[in-house]
Amino acid sequence: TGKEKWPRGEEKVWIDGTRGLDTDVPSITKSFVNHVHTSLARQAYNLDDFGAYQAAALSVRDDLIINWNDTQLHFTRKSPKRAYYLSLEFLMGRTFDNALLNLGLKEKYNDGMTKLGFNLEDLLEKERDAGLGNGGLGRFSGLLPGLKRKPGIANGSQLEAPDPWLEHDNPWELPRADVSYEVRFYGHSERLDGMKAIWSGGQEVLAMAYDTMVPGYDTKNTNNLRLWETGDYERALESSNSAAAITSVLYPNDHTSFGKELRLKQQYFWTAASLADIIRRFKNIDKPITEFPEYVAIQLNDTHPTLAVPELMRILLDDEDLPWDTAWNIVTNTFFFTNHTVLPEALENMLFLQAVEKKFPGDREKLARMSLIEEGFPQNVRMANLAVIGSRKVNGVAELHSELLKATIVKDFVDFYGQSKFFNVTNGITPRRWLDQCNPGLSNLISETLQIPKGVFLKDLYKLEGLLKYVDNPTFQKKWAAIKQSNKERLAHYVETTLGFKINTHAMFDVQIKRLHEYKRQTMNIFGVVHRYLTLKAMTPAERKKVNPKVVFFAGKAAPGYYIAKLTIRLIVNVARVINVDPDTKDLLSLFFLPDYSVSLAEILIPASDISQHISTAGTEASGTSNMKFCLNGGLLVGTVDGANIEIAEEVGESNVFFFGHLTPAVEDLRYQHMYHPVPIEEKCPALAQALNEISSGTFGDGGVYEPLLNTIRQNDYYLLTEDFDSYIKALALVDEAYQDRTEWIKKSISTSAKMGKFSSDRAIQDYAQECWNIESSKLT
Ligand code: CRA
Repeated sequence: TGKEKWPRGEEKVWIDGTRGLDTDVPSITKSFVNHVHTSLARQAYNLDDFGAYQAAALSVRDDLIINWNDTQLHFTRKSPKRAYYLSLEFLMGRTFDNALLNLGLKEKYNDGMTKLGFNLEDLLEKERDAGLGNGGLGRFSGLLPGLKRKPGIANGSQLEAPDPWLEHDNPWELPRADVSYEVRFYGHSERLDGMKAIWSGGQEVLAMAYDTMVPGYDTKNTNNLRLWETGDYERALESSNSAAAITSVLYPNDHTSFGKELRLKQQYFWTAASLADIIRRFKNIDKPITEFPEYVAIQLNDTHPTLAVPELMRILLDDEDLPWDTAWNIVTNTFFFTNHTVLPEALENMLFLQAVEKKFPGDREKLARMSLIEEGFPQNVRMANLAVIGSRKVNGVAELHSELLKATIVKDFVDFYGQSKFFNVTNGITPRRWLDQCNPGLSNLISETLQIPKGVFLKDLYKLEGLLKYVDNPTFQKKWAAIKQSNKERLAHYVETTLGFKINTHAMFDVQIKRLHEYKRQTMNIFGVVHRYLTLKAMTPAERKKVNPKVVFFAGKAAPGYYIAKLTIRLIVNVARVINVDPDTKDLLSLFFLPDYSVSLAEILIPASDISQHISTAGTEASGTSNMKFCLNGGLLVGTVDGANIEIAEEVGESNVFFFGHLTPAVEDLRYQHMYHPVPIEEKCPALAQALNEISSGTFGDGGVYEPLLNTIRQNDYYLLTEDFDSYIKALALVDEAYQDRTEWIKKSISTSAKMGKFSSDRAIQDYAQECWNIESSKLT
């Protein structure tokens, strides 16, 4: 019946058995040794760092599981409304360090490991990042076990391989053989008179849950990240449809389309399993199904989980036997949709808009645009439209992006529903990872200066404003600068051990780390480096003496099929090979493309930056989140007036950022001019033309291979490099100038970090909780 007496047996025995774990140092070492002996079946004499990492991880995991169980129990008892975040990507980074910090156990583990002859920092390095995502969208959500890519660099080009994250047992993930659902594909559905509909035949695949504990900071609350894997059995009628394939590939592209059928199956597999799980939990609380939206809110992270909308309709109509209107009413009060991009190629079938406009005059035009089905050969389903009409509210991820969304992609829907369905939630970043974990020195200095425990500003980032009082304090400035310097040394050490190059840590560190994409314009950065190199070469030694030495860092992945992006990596690597050994210039300019970009590598790069680049064509970068991370760590920003750069400048003051380039409203006109009144690049932007010609001429090797890349700029220049390059170079010159006055620079750095309160993920989550989910926080005691 599902309503048996609970617990079985004597309640007191159960209660006595339920105890929190002791977390003093002797208990930690005891638990560690116990895991070495039993879980790992090893002993002190054959334990290496990796084994020690595993034992320590298992020991912390015990704490997490207890908190996680308590969390489940707490919410099951209270049965409040729950918010579910459906995302196809979760970029979690490392778990171990984060768990220690959140549980407040780092120092104790440090002591304990020292006593046992291990160094905690070395053990932390043994953990592989869980790379379940591509870019900011994945980081923001923090699903898909299976093959992930590990791009390395060989011969100057990106290589792809399965993610080593999957090679070893992952102590942070619990297989839940007890939690599984059957998901059906294909087949047919039938409804006999007076009976419920029955869907049968086709292919049945088992979805099995894998849970990861996600601890909150300074709380016992430990959330669950539930991933789905295809089970080891399948009943396939169409034998060519392997069930295993469904969870074995993460489409490694955050913006473009993909091979259609498998991607669709993935999306259905995971949304259907998640919904079955959500429905099961809802049924446990004995409420009528019409109250579903009072207990469940589901956030769709971009269009990837949109199939959840028709799947919930199917459940309500077929399994629950509700009338259409009632079912639709439940659906549209349950879902919320976050859009993460206005780039057309990502919008699964929005490109037709213009074509339809020409074909249909008058009102029919609008109807056609708003339809879920795109007419044509073949017909297409418009996922974005489905997500919009199936959701109660729709948001973009930065002010400009949300405005652009309303003016373009969802314009007709704004006319139909009114403004109130559409709103903005500017993205945020977690100060736990992106300040305390990646930059402990800075976090300690802030705590000491403001005379408050770290927990206070790590939970309320607006508290950093208190630092403004110390901007002019020379002692504080010195300490601030010393921390930046030691972070630069940490990065230099990393480069030396991975790439074998020694770096001048007194040079300015200039960083651009993000996925390779034409709209993000890593090309502009590398052409800028070539320009700087040519300028240096043309100088006399005396002139060179006045130049601000600079080290430029790149890191990031290209989608495996994105030819131009891969060519960009190759160009960067080859330019580096030339300039890093040129005796005339190498002390003044060097360049590195760091392979295997990951969250953990970002944690080393970000605290070490003096300046970072966020230089997308205006109107293309929905938000960006690394811009926030750099600024929080006292790096200054050079960027276009785009995405969250704008809001950062609003907070920190325009005098503290280096803005350049055309604004969003100009972009369309400029593109039009490029199409119909092209001006040769030599005339429009001689400096850029010179850099491109130097590359064409073979100065950086590989002769003509770069032509397809260079021609995208010489020919139609969709991302407007020729329009922005000159002002970009000027902005970089201003950066050099500003860097000469180190005291002023440090003041800018402090003032920037101090004003980053708005960009805490806590504020963003709070916005969603209020605007969408209508839930309140409920803290375990
Ligand atoms: N690539 C945007 O491009 C944004 C993040 C998070 C992106 C970024 O500007 O900061 O989302 N969009 O909102 C995306 O993935 C499908 O679209 C991203 O991560």
